Amino acid sequence: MEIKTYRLQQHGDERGHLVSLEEKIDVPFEIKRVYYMFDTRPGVVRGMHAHKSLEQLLVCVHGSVKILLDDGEEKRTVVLDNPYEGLYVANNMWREMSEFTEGAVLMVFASKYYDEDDYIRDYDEFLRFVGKKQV
Ligand code: T46
Repeated sequence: MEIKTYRLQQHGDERGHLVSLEEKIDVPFEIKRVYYMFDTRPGVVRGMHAHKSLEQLLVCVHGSVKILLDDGEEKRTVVLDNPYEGLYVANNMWREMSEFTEGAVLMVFASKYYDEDDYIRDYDEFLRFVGKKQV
């Protein structure tokens, strides 16, 4: 499975750092929605679902978080621990986010508006959806 990470351009100077993201330039799709999660309790695992068509870019703007990606055949984990690295998460990919450090903020840029019908929350259904399991 190919893991795509983007090194986001930093505009740093003596005052500090700034990262700017522009759709189809720094993010490989049109951005329809941005959301972020914070105050995640210790030991919590979020996600545990896939999306039928949504594409996303995940950036841990503070702290660190472990991301598990699973295409139904192979699982890979990536640790996001800096605000200038973006992890691209394609559709048809089971994802789990865990090991949020205290104060971690995970920001997500999404290619579509929120739509619960785009979620696959059952792992067996996900395997059938990606053709890795017989009906
Ligand atoms: C994903 C991973 C990385 C909304 O009302 N609008 C939104 O845009 C989102 C993302 C969520 N919600 C509501 C739905 C739930 O009642 O917020 C609540 C928490 O959402 P959820 O349990 O889906 O959150 P996570 O952290 O498990 O998953 C989220 C995204 O939902 C998902 O698309 O890929 O982050």
